[in-house]
Amino acid sequence: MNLQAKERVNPSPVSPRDPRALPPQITNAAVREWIARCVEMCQPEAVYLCDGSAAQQQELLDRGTRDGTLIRLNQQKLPGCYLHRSNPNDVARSEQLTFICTASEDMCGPTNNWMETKTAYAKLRGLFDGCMRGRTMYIVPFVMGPVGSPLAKVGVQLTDSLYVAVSMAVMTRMGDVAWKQLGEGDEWTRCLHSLGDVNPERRYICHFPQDNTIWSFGSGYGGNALLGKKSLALRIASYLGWQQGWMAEHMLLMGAKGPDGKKAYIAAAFPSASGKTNFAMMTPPAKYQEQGWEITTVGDDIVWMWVDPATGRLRAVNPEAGYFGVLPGTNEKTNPIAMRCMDRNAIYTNAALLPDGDVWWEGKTEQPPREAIDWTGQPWTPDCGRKAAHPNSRFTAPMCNNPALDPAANDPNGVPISAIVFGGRRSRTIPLVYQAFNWMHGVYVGATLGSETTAAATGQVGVVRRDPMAMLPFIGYNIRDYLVHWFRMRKKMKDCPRIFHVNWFRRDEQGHFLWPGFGDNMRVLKWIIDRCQGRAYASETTLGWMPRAEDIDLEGLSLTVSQLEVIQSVDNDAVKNELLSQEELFLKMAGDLPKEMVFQRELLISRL
Ligand code: GTP
Ligand code: SPV
Ligand code: MN
Repeated sequence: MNLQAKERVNPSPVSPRDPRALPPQITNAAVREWIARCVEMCQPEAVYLCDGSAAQQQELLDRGTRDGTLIRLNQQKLPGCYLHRSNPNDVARSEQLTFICTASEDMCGPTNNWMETKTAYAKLRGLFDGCMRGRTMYIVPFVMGPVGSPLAKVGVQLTDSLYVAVSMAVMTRMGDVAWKQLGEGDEWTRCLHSLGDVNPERRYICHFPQDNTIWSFGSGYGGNALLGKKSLALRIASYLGWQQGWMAEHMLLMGAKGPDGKKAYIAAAFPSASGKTNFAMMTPPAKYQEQGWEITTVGDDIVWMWVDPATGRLRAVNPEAGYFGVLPGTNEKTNPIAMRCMDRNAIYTNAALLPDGDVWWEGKTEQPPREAIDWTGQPWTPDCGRKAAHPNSRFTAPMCNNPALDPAANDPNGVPISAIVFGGRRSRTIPLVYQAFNWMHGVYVGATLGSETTAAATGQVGVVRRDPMAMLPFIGYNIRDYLVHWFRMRKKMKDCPRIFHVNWFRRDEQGHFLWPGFGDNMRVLKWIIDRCQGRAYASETTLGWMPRAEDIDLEGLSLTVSQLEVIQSVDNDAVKNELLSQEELFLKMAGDLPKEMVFQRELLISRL
């Protein structure tokens, strides 16, 4: 059987009493046909249409509690909250098993794993064949993007994972709203997912950008399985954006209103597990709140951006409707807003379970609990030598829980962007903040972004790798074309956002963070906003425009101006080494390096 999107055959007839009969609510002929063929291939025992209602979500949560997929938490403390434990071999995104499947290898480029389209379909068909026998296939229709936005995209995910179905209800605008937006149209993403036998040997996350199709097999975890997120809203969307003249980026989106009542929106790209959720939900120091500063969240992981033809300005929406955030390190001090987001109607994944039905993770409280059940289901005590929660344990929470949700979070017209911020985890070399000289230089700064790897992806943690625009694992096409697209966007804009680079993670010789981070990042944000509004001083340096130490407000911190000078210091020899380590990416791209990149690199060398 051939399931390629473009082919059309009549769906197999199913009798009305057949539990696999397609519900009549699905009216779009192409969708019915595609589901019928997937049913024929996967052979589920039953199909279940998710309609997005609260009653149905509860029914699924109850079903998951009965079959052991979910553990109901203490409903007095955490109303509507559940815990899920994933397979221990399935706790993070699997970049090595993620593929871009195109006709030619050149479309995929040197930074992605490539599989030829037909070969990939054939290989995965072998895996999907009969994979849902004895299981229920959940039909999950969803919209990415505020309903009514010209960029909003419809997807339909078929999955045999109840955890995925209930998570998609939190993370996307799920249910009938999708059928309404789609009507009889043919622009929708076909997302097929099965847990299979959750075996890393038989795990593939395949994207077919030319067919608007995603097939994911063998993993139930986050970015591998919630296909609206990284697969649709970044990999497929980045490809569509390239074709259609807009951008899909791995960025948070926040509003910042100053004491003068002026509001600026800032988009920031930090690699996975490097501070997007925390920055997007920042609680400013008390002094700033008293002065009237207000920080609001539009999104914490993904933005879609386009140029408004009327004003020539960059605008953006958050395509998601929920947060899939990192637990370790999140607490009442570092991120009280996130704590409010997850205190009701949230799903916890791979956290530790406490005797009273509460959850815990490393860094939630200063004192660890006396006992717990760890994320693998084993008894745990503080001295047992193991972590209670997995380092990539997460919460899934609806964004309507956020007490600091930006009023425009659901606005189909999005918000105007004043600044784009790039940032990495860098123990050495890279200062706290600098501003790129202009858009073209800013694109170079983003393209050469380096960061220490984290637990969000399977593999070694803590090694510096190049992660262009924090998008290395998420660009759905050739990085050469992606970077050229960034450079060319400038031509569409009359007034372009200012571009900055930040590093909250510089350390001293003992390994301690030099900058307090979290809410105190407001002090850096204030300089960024002042720069955008033409109010702050900066001096020209090798890397870009930098504040003098006295330009960053330190009042209320135990940090001296000379300590800040250390955090801001730029050592030209270290920058030379940085240039050398950029070769890692440049060599991969070889003759395909955009000429603007070569030019910016030469300018930097001449400044050195
Ligand atoms: P993804 O969801 O994987 O895309 O991650 P993210 O970029 O949203 O990262 P998140 O904000 O969840 O932060 C990840 C980890 O970094 C958490 O353990 C945070 O506590 C920690 N972190 C965030 N901001 C800061 C900061 O300013 N300073 C320090 N030292 N740590 C931070
Ligand atoms: C990331 O890894 O960047 C995440 C988590 O935001 S996941 O959804 O698993 O991709
Ligand atoms: Mn992310």
